[in-house]
Amino acid sequence: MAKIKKIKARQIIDSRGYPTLEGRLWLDNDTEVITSIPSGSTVGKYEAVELRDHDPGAYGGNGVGKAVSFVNDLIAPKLVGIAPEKLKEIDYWLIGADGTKNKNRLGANTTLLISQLMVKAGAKNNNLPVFQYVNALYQSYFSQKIKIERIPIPIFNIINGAKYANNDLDFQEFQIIPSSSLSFSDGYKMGINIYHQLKKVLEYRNTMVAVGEEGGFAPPLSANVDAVEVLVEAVNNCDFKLGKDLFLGIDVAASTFYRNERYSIKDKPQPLTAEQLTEFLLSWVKTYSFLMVEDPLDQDDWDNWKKINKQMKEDLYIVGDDLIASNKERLEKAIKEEVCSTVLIKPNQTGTITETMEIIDISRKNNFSYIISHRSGETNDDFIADLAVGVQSDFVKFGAPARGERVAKYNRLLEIESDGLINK
Ligand code: 2PG
Ligand code: MG
Repeated sequence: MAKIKKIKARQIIDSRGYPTLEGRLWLDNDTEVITSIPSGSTVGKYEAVELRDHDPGAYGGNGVGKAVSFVNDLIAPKLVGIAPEKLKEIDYWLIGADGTKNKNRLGANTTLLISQLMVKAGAKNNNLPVFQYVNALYQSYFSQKIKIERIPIPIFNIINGAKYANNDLDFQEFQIIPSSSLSFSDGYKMGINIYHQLKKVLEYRNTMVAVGEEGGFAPPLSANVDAVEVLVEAVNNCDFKLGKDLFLGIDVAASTFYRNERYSIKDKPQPLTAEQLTEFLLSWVKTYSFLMVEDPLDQDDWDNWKKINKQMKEDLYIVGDDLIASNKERLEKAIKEEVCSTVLIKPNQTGTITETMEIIDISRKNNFSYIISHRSGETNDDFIADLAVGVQSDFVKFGAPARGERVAKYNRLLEIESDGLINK
C-alpha cells in the first residue's frame, strides 16, 4: 500500500468570500487527493473553533495563513512515510498535539483538513469510492456494520432568513423535505421544481428574488409566517401534496434572537417566553405539514427544550444544532435528558473525522437520528455527501438545490445513486 509522500495546504476563498483551507496529499505512487474546509456563520458557542489570523490588515482578520503554516511546516513533515489508513492514530495525535478541549491551538479547520485528506487518500489506496471506505472505517472502529441501502433524504433550504439574508425574517431556514418513499433523484427533481416555482411566486408578488448564503431565496417578507405561506403556494402550484409527497422543515436558530430570557420575532408585537414561542411553533406544526424543527429554543435553554420535545416528538424530528454543536458530552446530555430526537452533525464542529464517527456511534447506539450538514460557508468539495452515504445518515442538509457549492454535494449523491452502488 502506498504511503504519504507530501501534503500541502493553501488558502482559498469560500462561497461567502472568506478565506478557508484547501489541502492536497500525494501518495508515494503519485496519486493525489484534494479537500477543503467549510465555515459557519451562526457559530454555536460549544463547537470547536477555527483558526483565523486576526490580522485586521488582511481579509478583515479572517485569513488562514497560520493554519496553512501549521499544516505545511509542523504537521505535514511528520506524516511523510505514514499510511493514510492510520486515520484514528493520526486524529488522536492531532487531538493530543492541540491539547485543548475545543481545538483552540491548532484550529478545527487545520485538524479536519488533515483528517479528510486521510480518508480520501485511504479510499484511493484501497480502490474504493469514499463512501464505501468511510463505511469500512466505521465498521473497523466500532465493530458495527452499517448496511448501505439508501441515499439519505435531502433537506432543501429554499428560503433564507436571519443572518443568511439580511431580510426581516427571524428564522434562519425554511425547508422542504421530500417523502422517504421517493428515490433521491425524484426528491431532488421535486425540490428543483418547487425552487423555480417559488421564484415565480415571489416575482408575481413583486418581491426581490435575490438569494441568501445557502442559495435559498431571501425575500423581504415582514413576518416569518409569510415565508411559510409562499412556500405552501409554490408547492400547491406544482401540484405536489404537502404531507404526502413532501414536508416542511425549519431551522429556527433561536439563539440568534434570544435576549433577556425572551424571544423576539416579527410575528408578535411583544417578545415571547419559551412557552409562548413553543405554542407559536406548535400552531405551525398543526396548520402546515412540518416534519422537522431545528433549534426551536436557545442553546442553553435545556429545561424548555425538554418541554418542547415532550410536546412535539411524536410527530416531529426535533433537531439539536447549536444546542449540541456536534459535541460528545452535549449529545450524551441531550440523549439522557430527552431534550430532542435528532443531532445535526457538522464535521468541522468536532475537528476530526474520527470524532465525527464517535458522535455517529453514540447516536446509533441510542436510536437517535442524525443528519450530516454543510456549513453556510462552503467550497465545492463533495466529501460530506460520501460521508453521509457511508454512515447512512437519516437526512442530509446541504442548502438549496442551487448554487455551485450546494449542488456539488447533491450532484455527488445523484452520481452514487446512478452508479447503482447501493441496494435500493
Ligand atoms: C445551521 C448551519 C448550516 P452555519 O445553522 O444549521 O445550515 O449554519 O453553518 O451558519 O452554522
Ligand atoms: Mg442550524
